[in-house]
Amino acid sequence: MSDKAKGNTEVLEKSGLSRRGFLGATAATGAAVAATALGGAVMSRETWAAAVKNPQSKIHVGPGELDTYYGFWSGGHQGEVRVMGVPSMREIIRIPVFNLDPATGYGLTNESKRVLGDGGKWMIGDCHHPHLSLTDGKHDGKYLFINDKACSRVARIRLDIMMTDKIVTVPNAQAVHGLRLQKVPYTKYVFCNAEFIIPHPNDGLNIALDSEDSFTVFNAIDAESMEVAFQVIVDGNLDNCDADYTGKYAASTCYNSEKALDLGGSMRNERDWVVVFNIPAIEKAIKDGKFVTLGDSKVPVVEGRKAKIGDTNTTRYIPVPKNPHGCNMSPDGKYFIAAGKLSPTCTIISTALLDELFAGKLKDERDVVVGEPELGLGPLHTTFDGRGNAYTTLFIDSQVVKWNIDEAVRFYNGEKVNYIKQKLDVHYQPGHNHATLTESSEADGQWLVVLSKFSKDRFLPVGPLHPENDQLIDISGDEMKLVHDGPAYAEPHDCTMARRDQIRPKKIWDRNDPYFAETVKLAEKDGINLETDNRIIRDGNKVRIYMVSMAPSYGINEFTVKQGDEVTITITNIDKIEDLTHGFCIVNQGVTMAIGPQQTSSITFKPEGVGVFWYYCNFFCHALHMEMNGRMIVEPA
Ligand code: RUQ
Ligand code: CUA
Ligand code: CA
Repeated sequence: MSDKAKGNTEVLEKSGLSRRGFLGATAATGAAVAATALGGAVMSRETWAAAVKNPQSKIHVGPGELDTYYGFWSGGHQGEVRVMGVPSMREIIRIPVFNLDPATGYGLTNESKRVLGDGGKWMIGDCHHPHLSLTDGKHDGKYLFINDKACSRVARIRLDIMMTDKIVTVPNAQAVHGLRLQKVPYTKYVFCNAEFIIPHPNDGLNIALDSEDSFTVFNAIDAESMEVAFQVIVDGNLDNCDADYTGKYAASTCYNSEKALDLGGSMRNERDWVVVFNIPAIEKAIKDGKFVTLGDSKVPVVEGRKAKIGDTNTTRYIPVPKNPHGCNMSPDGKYFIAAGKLSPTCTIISTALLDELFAGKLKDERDVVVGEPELGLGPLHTTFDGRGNAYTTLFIDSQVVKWNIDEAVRFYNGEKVNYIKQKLDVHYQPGHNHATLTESSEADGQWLVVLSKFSKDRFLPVGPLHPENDQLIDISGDEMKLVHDGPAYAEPHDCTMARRDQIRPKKIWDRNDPYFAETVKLAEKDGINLETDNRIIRDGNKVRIYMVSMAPSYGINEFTVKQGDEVTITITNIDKIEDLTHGFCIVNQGVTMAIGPQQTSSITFKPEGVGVFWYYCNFFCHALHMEMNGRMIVEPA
């Protein structure tokens, strides 16, 4: 510790204002409260009893009570993920993914830049589809994956620390849109669609999009290594996708079978299709060497176009009505359901018939269709309650329709049954909807979130740009009941929910966490013990500053560099108290980062200008938080 820093700490010890003296009591009380809350019931018995009588009261999660479900919301073109509590619909925290986040320094710190890689040059993203990893069809609490349509990427969030830890840019592709996970036996692959058709190579010389060399690809990303495992060339384009409960099949919708370049053209065909991918057949084709590579990428690319698959048997194309959108697997594993969008129908595809389809035992691809219920105008996405009912959003009708799947199948077979159970107005123009645990075999039919694209008159006016409206609907009874309007900033496309016992985040960092392991390695090279050392190392025009932080002071409260130096500041927060995060912000330098308890964070920059620049802690950490500061002195060169 520098003399000045030592001085600081001594003053505090003497004054009795040290961290322990000051925060100890409150921290202990806080821990006790948290322990009770976590060990005890989620809602009190009285709350639940009242809730049964009045569904509205069920969403009231009182002070000190915890929500029953974690919700993970995509942040749309804000490029992040938002963690919500359901049913309270309170936003608990945000996880930066593709966006710059000044609160945590994501996009600025060396640790986050390692995660972002080359893609970090664009701190934007367009997230649509957040999905939680599974083992045996149940959420395992390990990862959340999300797409970035804007820069063709896929990110992984570690749920134990709720931070993005890996990002891959998908090669040979533009606009990664639909994304879903292999559910069985576990999430080995992240399946995702590249939406737009591009020429290969896309070198500016060959720009005809109707040629054989223009196509898009279906992708499988290895969930552990986050490398693209394979790509499959398809006819048409790709929109949304899902995976089945055997681990064998994935399916994607295609709205542009026409390969059209304008709106009219993409609506020309009465039917587009759902393409079904035979994962073992694709893996076999790769093993047999039946693949190519494109451009600089080493990813094996397998042929999946109808006229070109030969005996590889990688795909099948199932005609479905006009410009389908959502593709959803029912939690019983029986059906892929494609939403019609321009057709008022959903198409029910039986997974039980897919083996026969691929074995060539069916006369027609349409033979796997076992139902095509008429639901209303503009069906976009379907979700499930685990009791045999499906809930489909109707964009044009501004409704959610609840319908019974088996009855719709019976109707298709000629039986006179009314499969429509209820239509509920939502506000307005819904896109995705999502029921609790619906993507797992444990779909429990408690809550339905409907992500309405327009909010119009539902909130206080805020100018021309309106929030979206995420509506919460109680689906635990026979009837859907709308219970809550939730404004959301542009723009969650989709969300996913898990029971709170399925997500197990850490409370403080583990010193061995891989998130900052590289930074620890670099410090070791400098002979630094991050937990105790406060030192300045000059290495040519590179200056490395190592310090600890402990409320309410930094290990170094003044250091000097020269104009033109490249400065790296590495701070280790040696506080061990839950919730005690420090910040580090240098005024007028664009430098800011968070350091959680037991975390090491680092940031590299070239100071601008000369003179004295104060730095300070920007997380309120202590009664003497305002006093937690220091100075960087930049001497003229
Ligand atoms: S899509 S609103 Cu980006 Cu999920 Cu359907
Ligand atoms: Cu440390 Cu405020
Ligand atoms: Ca079309």
